[in-house]
Amino acid sequence: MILESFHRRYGNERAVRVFRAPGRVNLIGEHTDYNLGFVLPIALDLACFVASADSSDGRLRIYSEEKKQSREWPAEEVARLKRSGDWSDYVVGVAQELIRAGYRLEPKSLLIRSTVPEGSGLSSSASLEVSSALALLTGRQIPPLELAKLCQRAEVDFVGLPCGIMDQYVSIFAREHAALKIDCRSLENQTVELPDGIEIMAVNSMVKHALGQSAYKERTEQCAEAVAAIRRLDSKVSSLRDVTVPLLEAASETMPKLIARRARHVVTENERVGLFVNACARADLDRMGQLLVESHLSLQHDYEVSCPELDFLVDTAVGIGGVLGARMTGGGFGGCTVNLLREGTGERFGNAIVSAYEGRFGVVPQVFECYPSRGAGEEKNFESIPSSAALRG
Ligand code: GAF
Repeated sequence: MILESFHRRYGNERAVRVFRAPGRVNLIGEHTDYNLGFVLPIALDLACFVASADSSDGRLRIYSEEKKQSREWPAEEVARLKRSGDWSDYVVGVAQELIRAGYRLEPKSLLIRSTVPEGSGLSSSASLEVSSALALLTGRQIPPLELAKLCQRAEVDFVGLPCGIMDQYVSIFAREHAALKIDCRSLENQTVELPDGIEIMAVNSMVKHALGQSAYKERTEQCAEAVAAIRRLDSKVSSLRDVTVPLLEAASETMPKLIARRARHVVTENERVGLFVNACARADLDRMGQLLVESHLSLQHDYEVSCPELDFLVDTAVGIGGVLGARMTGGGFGGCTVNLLREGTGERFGNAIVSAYEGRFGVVPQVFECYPSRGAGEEKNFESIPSSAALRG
């Protein structure tokens, strides 16, 4: 039980409360959030749990069960800490943003337990940020949108990844049994019911390419370059969200070919989100699957954020009976694919994809069944929190 681990580490501190924030799998709308476009993620039952109690000696202590590492500081020094380059940055970054937003940082002891595999593209970072923020606040109210923006700022400004808002937003606003269409400009959302007769599975390539961070930043810069070129034709354009396919075609001659391809991914991907939502409403499973594959091809060839392992997983998946479509999900350069299946075919799919991938790369991929789950909050049912032994598998 998480409480026993907490007491073993910190002694019998005051009342312990636990906060949970889920990871996510993005169904479609990849690399569109920082272009102020549309995304369609679901939250997972994989989540980060942070147990929290007041500490009586003025210090902030944090412990990661996964890393088996602890950090501690006098609470009043946290505002002045610099980035350290490890997992603790997510917690410190969030603490600093809370302070900046006017929330006093109370001395606390925190114990972090996560079931979201790190570097898997399932948003382990955002789930750590959001659950840590809730634990640091321990019941003090914060408007959910402010929480999402504050956690995103922690990642951009303190951790140093210029990410969009999708991961933090869905971790907070997600609904059970449904996907969430997020408009990353207005920051409004719409619940999207998924049709009956499907299963969603994520497959982890177990690859974490070091390239990921620098290439992500490079993509954001390339998108800005495309916007600058398109604005010369249409001054109303302020992000790729405003660009249609005909406008991009008209502007393509005015920018390097590579930049035009990057923009084409974003513009067509935004369209695909709308088409996917419509296909969901019609329960047109084949069209939904087809759109996932189109998204992958665009990420592979135009945006170039895939890798051989992800391409293999997608190519293999679409040849397995019952698979409607598949694509890489998340930032790319490793991590997971998301697979849309006909109901009842999940087990066969799991066996087939594991044996094919192991045969090709000598690595056993993790396979997750994805059930759209609720957004972050206090977890009162301690029994439902996986034990750390279960995490070690
Ligand atoms: C990462 C980022 F954190 C998100 O904001 C998003 O850009 C995603 O990559 C790609 O869609 O998860």
